[in-house]
Amino acid sequence: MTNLNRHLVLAEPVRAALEAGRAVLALESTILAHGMPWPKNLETARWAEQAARDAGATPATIAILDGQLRVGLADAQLEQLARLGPGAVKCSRRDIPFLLREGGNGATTVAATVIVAALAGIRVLATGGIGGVHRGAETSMDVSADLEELARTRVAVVCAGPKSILDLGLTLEYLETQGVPVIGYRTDELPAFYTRESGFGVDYRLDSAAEIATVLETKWALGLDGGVVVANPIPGIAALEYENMEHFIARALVDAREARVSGKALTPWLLQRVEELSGGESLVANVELMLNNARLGAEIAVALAGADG
Ligand code: PSU
Ligand code: MN
Repeated sequence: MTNLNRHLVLAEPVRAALEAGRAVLALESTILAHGMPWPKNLETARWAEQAARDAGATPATIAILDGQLRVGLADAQLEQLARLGPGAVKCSRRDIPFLLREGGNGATTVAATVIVAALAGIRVLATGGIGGVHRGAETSMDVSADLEELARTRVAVVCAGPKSILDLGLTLEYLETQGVPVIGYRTDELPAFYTRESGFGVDYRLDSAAEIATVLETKWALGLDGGVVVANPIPGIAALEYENMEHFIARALVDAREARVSGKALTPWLLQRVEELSGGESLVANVELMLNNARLGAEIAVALAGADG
């Protein structure tokens, strides 16, 4: 047994799909444990997996359970993680070997999920929102490891855009420096998670999963490492009002500063505060955009698998 095999456990449907060259979609688990309350988190995770299947891809929710990197969770494991909630360690690149050593349970961030997906040979990941450059990063230096991983590892990340708890302008600058393109799916404007608008443009607009797959094939065939951000706007009917959300976010940022929250606790803390302030309205939007991203991610995975065949 190789060292990698000792740590990496592929669920049977995922193993079979990868071996046959069929589409597999990775799904992130920090959104499950830290991003949504029980039992909505479990319900959403199940729906997201079903949305991937309906679009022709095998879902692989990624997490660390009992000190092993799990690629694809059985329903009981999905439930275990959902019930753990914030009791599961929020695990990024930095944390992986320590969780394996301790035999612990971890919910993987986008960064950690990208790493594990790539180890398993999965090239597309769907999530809600990615981490980015935080507001005030010029003094706090708080830049999400998600951005570094996007620069480094060959996985396309489908999201509804970065939440405007972040500095969207600095996030785009950082991605540009790192050579990570931001693709707008059927949009010229960067979506900001809860809203379809942000006031910022995307680098490239593409209108089909097939076109996105072609760009990925070309990028990787040229040896250009790293991923892309596919920014998929929240469906119009589920979108929240921009001014309201900006107001809640501004308030949450002030509260976080007063509470002196920093490091990896900051993002979950802000997300929860915004949820409280919006009176749960944001949770409904969060579920809808997650399913929308799972659908598009699966379509891209299917197109990529087809391009190989
Ligand atoms: N942004 C969201 N929802 C989330 C996250 C970010 O709108 O659930 C989670 C993701 O797992 C992301 C992580 O990878 O937070 C980023 O955390 P940090 O900013 O500490 O890198
Ligand atoms: Mn951070």
